[in-house]
Amino acid sequence: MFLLTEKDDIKDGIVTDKYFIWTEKILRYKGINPYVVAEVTSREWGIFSGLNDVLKLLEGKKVDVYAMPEGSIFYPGEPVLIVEGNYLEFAKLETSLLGFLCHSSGISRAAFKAKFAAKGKSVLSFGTRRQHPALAPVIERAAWIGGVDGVSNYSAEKYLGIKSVGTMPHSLIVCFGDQLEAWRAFDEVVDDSVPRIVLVDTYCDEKSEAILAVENLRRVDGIRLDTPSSRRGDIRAIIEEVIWELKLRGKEVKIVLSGGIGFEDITRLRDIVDIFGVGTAIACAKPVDFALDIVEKEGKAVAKRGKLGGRKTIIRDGVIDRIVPGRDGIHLKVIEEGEITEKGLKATKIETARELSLKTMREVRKFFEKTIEVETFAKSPHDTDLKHLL
Ligand code: PCP
Repeated sequence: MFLLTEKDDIKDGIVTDKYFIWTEKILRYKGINPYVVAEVTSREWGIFSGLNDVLKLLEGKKVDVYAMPEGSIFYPGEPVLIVEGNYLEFAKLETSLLGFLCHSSGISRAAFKAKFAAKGKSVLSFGTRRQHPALAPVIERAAWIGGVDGVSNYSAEKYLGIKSVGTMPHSLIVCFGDQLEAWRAFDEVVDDSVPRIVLVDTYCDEKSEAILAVENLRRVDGIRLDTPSSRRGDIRAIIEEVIWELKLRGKEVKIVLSGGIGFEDITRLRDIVDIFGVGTAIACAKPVDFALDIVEKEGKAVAKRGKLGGRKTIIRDGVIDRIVPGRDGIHLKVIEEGEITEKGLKATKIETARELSLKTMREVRKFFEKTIEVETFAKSPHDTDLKHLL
């Protein structure tokens, strides 16, 4: 079968870095197993997700875990997750713990940036084909939490309960050998509740195919331009030309743009495009560089150089944060002595997480509008790279 790890191999720490195997062996041999507080922090900002899998990873271990709810924005240096317990309870799980959070939060951050850049326009996650298929639900979940308006992978329905979206690939049109026949077949066969978004770049110029569609089809809700890069030239001019021709014919349909779309493309084209289909930029987003560090040992503050010792929490006021010594703040107790708490379940509810990140998006935008040039020493949206996507 496919090359995939068994779920138990993740849970049991087989999927780990070799140095943890030695660390565990040495500490056991020497009878050293201190009670520690370990924090997960990053030098970057992001949108926190992946906690759902971390809860499963640490469930049943003798640890208490505190975390931000999924969908929270985090700024550089802020603990997103805190584990308390004897070190050997979770030492070799660090690799998977970080993997869950780095991967997922990186995708959520990219989805957040794409949606932020789109302002009121829509963003769809189109990129699961760029990653290992076993990760498709993970990618779509993270993208959904980050704020995309729809996901294209069908498995999202089974694994996440999110309705997937999409209409037609070029292959459908090539199978018919005639775009009009293919579009008509789509209209004939596919449920009426599905928007009629026709792909208009298979054989001819986008303008000719768009005209062909609106002049011959019963219903066109939108047209999708997925123009190959070899033909792209000035994509803005192409879209404007298409819109002009459609307007001349009294047709106002949604303009969907996909294929190699990045954040800057979105800000540049959001005034004329209604829906962006984003693949690689979201699905293959750079992971967040989370690290796990021991900050307390047997009740005493400790830390490697470059890290702040002692347990910390975050006091959040809107989108402005202060990192302070101590507990509580915005962190919730998500695991108590190995058991996932009610708060833990709530903190990983996908819809609640998405609402939180979308609320944050509105607040960040408002923050920039009000205080665009005001410097603040607090952790704030200034720590993000969102300003240039305004
Ligand atoms: C795919 C799809 C989207 C692309 C991927 C998004 O294109 O149509 O436009 O991914 P990206 O942002 O990484 O480019 P194709 O593989 O050309 O698929 P098809 O021809 O079947 O539409």
